Amino acid sequence: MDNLSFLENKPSYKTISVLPIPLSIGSDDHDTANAPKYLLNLGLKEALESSGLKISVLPEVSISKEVSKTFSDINKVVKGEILKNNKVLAIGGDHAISLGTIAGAAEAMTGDLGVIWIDAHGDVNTHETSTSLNLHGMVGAALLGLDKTLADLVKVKIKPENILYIGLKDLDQAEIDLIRDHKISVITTLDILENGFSFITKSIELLKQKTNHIWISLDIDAIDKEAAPASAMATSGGLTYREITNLINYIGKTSEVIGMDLVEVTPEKDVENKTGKLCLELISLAFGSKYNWYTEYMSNHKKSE
Ligand SMILES: [Mn+2]
Repeated sequence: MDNLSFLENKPSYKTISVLPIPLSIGSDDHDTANAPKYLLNLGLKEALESSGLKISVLPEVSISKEVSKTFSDINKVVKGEILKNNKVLAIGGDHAISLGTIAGAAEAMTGDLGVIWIDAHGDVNTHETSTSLNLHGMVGAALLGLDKTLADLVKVKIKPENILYIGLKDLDQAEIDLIRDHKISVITTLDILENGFSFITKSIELLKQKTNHIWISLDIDAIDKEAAPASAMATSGGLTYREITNLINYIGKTSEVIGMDLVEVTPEKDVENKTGKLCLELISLAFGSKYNWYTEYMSNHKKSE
């Protein structure tokens, strides 16, 4: 691969199974449940197909009153799709969906799974440390097997050395302690300022030495509100448009990405579909292809000739 390879459109030949999960139990902002419809109505399928990806939209997960049933339903679908040799795009919903998606992917891969968790927050509180008891703040801990209450939901745990956090900036002290205790790899926004992109690419390469398959768990709040206003926890100081697009492009072009969560999008807060369009761009990059304003412009140009 040379540096120009990152500008090429190399869509995965595998089918991307899109799983809409309108789950909003884990957080305070219930608008996240509207994100799957929002992105599909924005033309997600057509946009990704225009970039060369094979897209199959699965029926949306029905949300049961019994929370654990919803997670096991999500788990089963994700596991099944991966065992069919498809890739998965799970659209939340809040970050709680990862209790089903990543757990299912880990089962399918019998533990050979690396997780790149892109988030402003660690989501590694436990029932012992959480002050809000919001489920979406405990998902990481549960996947690592560190929350006793949620342990039953995750049959195959993610090894602490197989998770890489990128974009962290707002952590609780208990989360910092837990991350230190378990020697989990973390890239904060300060690290990115200090070391530029090389720290990110080196950390991803290290993760790939330990595992063959990568799951991207993207919380939209990792991105600065300038580029992604449609987030319940939109803040300044997050990853810029240039950082997030290059980061996902790097992962998509160099790693065996088997699936991706896209979570915590709140459509009501979007500004001229800015966040929605960015989501389409990031999804295409995660699976090796390229869809952005430029490719759209060029394809419109072609049609009018
Ligand atoms: Mn999160």
